[in-house]
Amino acid sequence: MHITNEYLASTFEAVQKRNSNEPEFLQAVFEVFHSLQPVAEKKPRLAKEGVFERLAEPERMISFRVPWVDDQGKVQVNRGYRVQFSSAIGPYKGGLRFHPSVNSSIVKFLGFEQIFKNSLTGLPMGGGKGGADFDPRGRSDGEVMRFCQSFMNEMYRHLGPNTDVPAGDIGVGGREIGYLYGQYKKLTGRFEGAITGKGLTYGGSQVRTQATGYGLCYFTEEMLRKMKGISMEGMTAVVSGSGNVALYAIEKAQEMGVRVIAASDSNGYIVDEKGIDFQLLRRLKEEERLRISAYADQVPGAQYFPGRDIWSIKCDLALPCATQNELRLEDAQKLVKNGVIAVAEGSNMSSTPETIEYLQQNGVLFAPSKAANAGGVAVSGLEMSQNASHAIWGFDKVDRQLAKIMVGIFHSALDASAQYGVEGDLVAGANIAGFAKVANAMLWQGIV
Ligand code: NDP
Ligand code: 2IT
Repeated sequence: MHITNEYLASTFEAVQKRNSNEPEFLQAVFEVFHSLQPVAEKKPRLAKEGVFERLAEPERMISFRVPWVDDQGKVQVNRGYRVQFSSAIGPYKGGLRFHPSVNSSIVKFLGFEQIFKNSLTGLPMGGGKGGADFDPRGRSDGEVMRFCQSFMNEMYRHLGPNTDVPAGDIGVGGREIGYLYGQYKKLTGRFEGAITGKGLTYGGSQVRTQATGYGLCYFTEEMLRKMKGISMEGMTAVVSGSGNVALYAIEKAQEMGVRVIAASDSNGYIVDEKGIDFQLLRRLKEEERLRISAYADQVPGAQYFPGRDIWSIKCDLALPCATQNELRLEDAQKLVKNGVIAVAEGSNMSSTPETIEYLQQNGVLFAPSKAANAGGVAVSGLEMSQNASHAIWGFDKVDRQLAKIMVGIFHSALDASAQYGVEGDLVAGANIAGFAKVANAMLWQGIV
């Protein structure tokens, strides 16, 4: 794949030079610039006003020391980040990731993609992301609390309901959000919607926990219906990961008549041909915080395999829901050989560029993460609305809005792909549709 548009090619070269040690960030920018070529050609004003150059450079990026004391009394130091990428259409919005692999490249790729994802939801949210190279795995609740408090001791000054609103991501779930919010409130003295994903008793929204996984299924169903005239019902699916996104994708897919036969963690995967027992898996992962192998120990007939060969399992539907670049070319080749119908990304940038190209060339429906996993941040946006108006909405109301937003995102992406001569390419369509609103806002607001 090459960028042939001269202007975008030279702009990408400059981005490469400036960020030469950030491969994930460059991968994300390349994909977007590649998709935007027909837009740049049709609208020369975008280049003239430096829209692409400006978008590829964060408005602000902070990195900070996070010191804390472990249970042995030893002082630990981690590095925290927040990238405030774009505020063109609303306050910075995006999750926090706590994982040992977090670095500036990871945070920037996520923050960059968040700009377009948030725009696709139709809600007024800019793009941001943050996190730390802290590993909550194996840490006690007390250690996690002290880490979160120290993280917030720096972060709070950069946040606010109209400034920057973080939420969860890998390694940041209900427990971490609770500690982060408690410290935010302590430091500012304000009870306000400066974080989303909060607990239901203190300002959280119904459906936020389920939103990304449910939204992924709503998107996938609409894609199958409109592009192939079929439904998910009766299909077999493989889901990678077993965290927040994977769990609720499994639950909703099963509700929609799909048999989900495999799930994983970073050590291995389980196969349960009868269909995964969602309630059991949820309890093992969310409440007991065990490894996924515990599922096979408890379910007769289920098997555990170490390693990452989950994509060699025959399925109609593949839902990667763990981490970036988890779906590689060799995985895609196995999926295609086994007759996969659709791949929908729950994790951010699940697939390498070669994977996407291969799947699309082989007639597999491909739903890119920016569009397909936008349900989480969409319900975060609804949480912000509820907080701002001191309202509490019911489960069904939020769920209906989520479904409507996901169907809307699918159609925005499909329509944009048709309008720019790449009909059915949802990668290009999502990038173009997400970009349109942000670029328009930037043009109106001048060079800032
Ligand atoms: P969780 O921390 O709840 O779960 C992550 C899962 O992915 C775990 O099963 C974990 O296994 C696995 N995983 C994480 N890192 C790796 C790795 N490097 N290699 C292999 N497996 C890995 O995170 P979420 O479910 O929230 O997030 C999953 C993905 O979805 C991420 O890409 C995230 O950015 C994206 N996402 C999340 C949203 C949200 O609202 N939470 C919204 C939109 C996207 P292990 O326990 O072994 O580490
Ligand atoms: O990647 C994502 O969209 C998220 N982790 C959710 C962000 C949010 O602000 O809810």
